[in-house]
Amino acid sequence: KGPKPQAIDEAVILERYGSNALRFAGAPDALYERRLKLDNVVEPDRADARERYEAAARAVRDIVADRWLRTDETYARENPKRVYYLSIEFLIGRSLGNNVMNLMLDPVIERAFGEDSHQWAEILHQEPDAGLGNGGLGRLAACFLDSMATLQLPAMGYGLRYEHGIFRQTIRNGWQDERPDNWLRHPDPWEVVRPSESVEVTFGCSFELRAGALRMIPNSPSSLVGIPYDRPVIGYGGETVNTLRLWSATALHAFDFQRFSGGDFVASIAEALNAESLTRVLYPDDTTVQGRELRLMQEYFLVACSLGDIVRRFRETNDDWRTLPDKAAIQMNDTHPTLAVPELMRILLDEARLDWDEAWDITRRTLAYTNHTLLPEALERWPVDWMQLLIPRHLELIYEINRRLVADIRARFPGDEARVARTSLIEEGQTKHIRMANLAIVGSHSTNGVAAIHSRLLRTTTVKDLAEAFPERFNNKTNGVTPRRWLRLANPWLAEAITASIGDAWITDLAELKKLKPLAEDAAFRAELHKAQRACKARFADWVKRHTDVVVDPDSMFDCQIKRIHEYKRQLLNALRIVVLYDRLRENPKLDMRPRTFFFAGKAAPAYHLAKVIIKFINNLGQTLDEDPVVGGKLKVVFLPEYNVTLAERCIPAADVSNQISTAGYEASGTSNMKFMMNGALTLGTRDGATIEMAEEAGEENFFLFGLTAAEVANSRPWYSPYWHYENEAETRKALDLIFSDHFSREERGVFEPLRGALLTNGDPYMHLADLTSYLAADAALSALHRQPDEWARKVIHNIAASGKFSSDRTIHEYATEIWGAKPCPAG
Ligand code: T68
Repeated sequence: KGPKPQAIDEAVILERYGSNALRFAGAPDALYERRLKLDNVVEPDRADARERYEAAARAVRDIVADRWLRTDETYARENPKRVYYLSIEFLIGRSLGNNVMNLMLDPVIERAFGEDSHQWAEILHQEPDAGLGNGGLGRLAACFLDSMATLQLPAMGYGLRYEHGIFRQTIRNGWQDERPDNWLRHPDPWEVVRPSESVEVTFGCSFELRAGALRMIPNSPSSLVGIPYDRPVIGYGGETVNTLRLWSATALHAFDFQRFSGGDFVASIAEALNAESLTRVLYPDDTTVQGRELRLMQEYFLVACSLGDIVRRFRETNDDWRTLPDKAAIQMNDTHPTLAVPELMRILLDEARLDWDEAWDITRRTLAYTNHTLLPEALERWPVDWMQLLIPRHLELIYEINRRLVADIRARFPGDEARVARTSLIEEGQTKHIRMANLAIVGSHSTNGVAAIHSRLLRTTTVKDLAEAFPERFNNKTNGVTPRRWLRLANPWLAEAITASIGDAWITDLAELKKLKPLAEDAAFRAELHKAQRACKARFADWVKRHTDVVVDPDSMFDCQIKRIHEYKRQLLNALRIVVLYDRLRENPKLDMRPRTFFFAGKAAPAYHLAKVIIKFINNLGQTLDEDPVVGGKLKVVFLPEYNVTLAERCIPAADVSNQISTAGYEASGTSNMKFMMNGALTLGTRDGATIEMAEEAGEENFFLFGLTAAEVANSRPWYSPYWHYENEAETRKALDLIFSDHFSREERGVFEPLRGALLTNGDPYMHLADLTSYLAADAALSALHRQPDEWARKVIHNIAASGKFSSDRTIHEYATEIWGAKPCPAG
């Protein structure tokens, strides 16, 4: 844990950030105004909101510049073991508000915009979300950066600078539409481009992009250049400013001079266009891996640029290659950066000229791997043919790694050829594939899952043979989220109520929240919480009105499920619950029901048809309820388009109920579950992922758990039939019949036929029907509790008080001590 940051006063600002920070507060030569004049050449009172945002962000960056440099200098001087977090995604969201908070500049902002907080809100609102990720995996990487900087670890993130992040979602007639996200349309004030630190990357072939399809031209090696764009990662308190380095692809030669002078102007420019398309867009699939050549190239490009950079930095101060594992810990976030294994081997063998055993030992001790999923369709496998064309030397190395692996397994398990086949890095078949998870496990010293149940299932099912071969490599690191962004920034009311009762140490030591536990019996504190919650709900209702034109009642119970749309996450189960509640009202319009608003938000992978049908169903369900007088304002369903980090920051603090209802055994961890918990929502959930550990921390009596366990799911699979539930449970049958009778699709008969497939005819692989009845029972218990506001508030307090474990500071502390062997290196 880092030192406790001090609350800031003017003298501290002066000392810490120099006089610029105070000038930012509104003196005539204010930094902010200077930025407007010098960068945008506009009179401050005539600047539009976007210009004001850019100037404010640049002014904040000016303030951190000194700290950023000092952090770099400290690392260069002290030469500590550094941590490198390699991730194909970083779902950062907005930075201005977060950076101001972490720099503790809020008092400065208050002074500058004190009377006009609306103007500051408007400035914040100009910043586009940096949506360089799909979901949990990318957001986890962003929370980890925050914690590593706050814990003053000498760490750096490496990723790709996608010109287009996750697509923007709009809803048309209930269906999802995708549009490109052009987040870099305006210059981004946070990034610093460093062309002098570019890295050249060589591929075994050249390539052409035609009509979106990539063609690889064999035996014609080609090169690209990665240009680094650095973003500051400011630790809480502003002491440490680490770097997130994102690579952008460009051609080695901006254009081909020979062809240019030969008259072929267009072709000469085309090469640059081709190269730049490599980092043009983020792949929008969060699980199903559609093997695309461009994606494999992105993965290699990330690895080659980052390792080139890491090795160059290492060589500046170290001449003995064997000390690499003492100076660098490289964490591979999922298998996307797994080519780091053969790439590091290539560097150590071909460039450093070490022998195999030495190179292998260094590689393994430097690298570590985090797995994020058990879904078989999400395990990456790349065709050997593509690797042969693109990175032939790496393929050769993979074959040699495999030859040695197989010999080792044969020696340890004589005669067990089936085991050899399962363990092998190569999957045989019509086309051979490389199993990237196997390569990551074999080529590193640590493999971790992201919640206890997930790590256990990983070891005992998904990669059982590898876990038996290398048991000491396997460990668990339960996920966490940063309490700065997800509590202090997102929910200032609750944050202040907490600080007023237990002080502010919780901001960097979330376990402190346990001090709230006795306050469950304190009526005044319960009233405080209620007030904070009400403020969040009003703000969210306002936000919903402005963004979607939908009016919701802040006095109704807010019941949320916001995450990627996926069959295993079971948004459909949630929708079925609502259909049953609706049907109860149809049976008995006088039924006494607490008014409830159900919020859904989430994107579907563009090629995932069923997920898109689920979105359509939720929208139609909402419309039918709105139009049916029997509902009488008791039930409302809202699908919020364009789910992103900013929407989550608004929605989570306003939630009364958090739905975490994946089929047990399928959600590796979940992270929004933790954000809801620390913001005081009660969880309706299955025993899956980190929800299990959350309930353990809070006590099951403070949770609303239901449904089959992972073991029950696995055991009942052979005989499970959804028809049994359809035939024997009246409410289940009526809900399904209502859907199949086109009650929610009167004008579009048959659009929901795919749901019959998902829930009945295809055997209901995610076992929605098995859990519906127990979900309704848990829901009834929760609704009953809502009638007793004091009891409800007590449970809320017990939940917040027990959420301390789920800070990413705790998670990162475990990575640092148990995997990386890295220590804090305070900038000074
Ligand atoms: C998520 N995985 C897990 N994957 O589903 C979630 N995948 O349970 C866990 O909490 C989270 O990781 C953090 O550990 C993902 O989000 C992806 O987004 C993804 C992206 C590209 C390819 C495959």
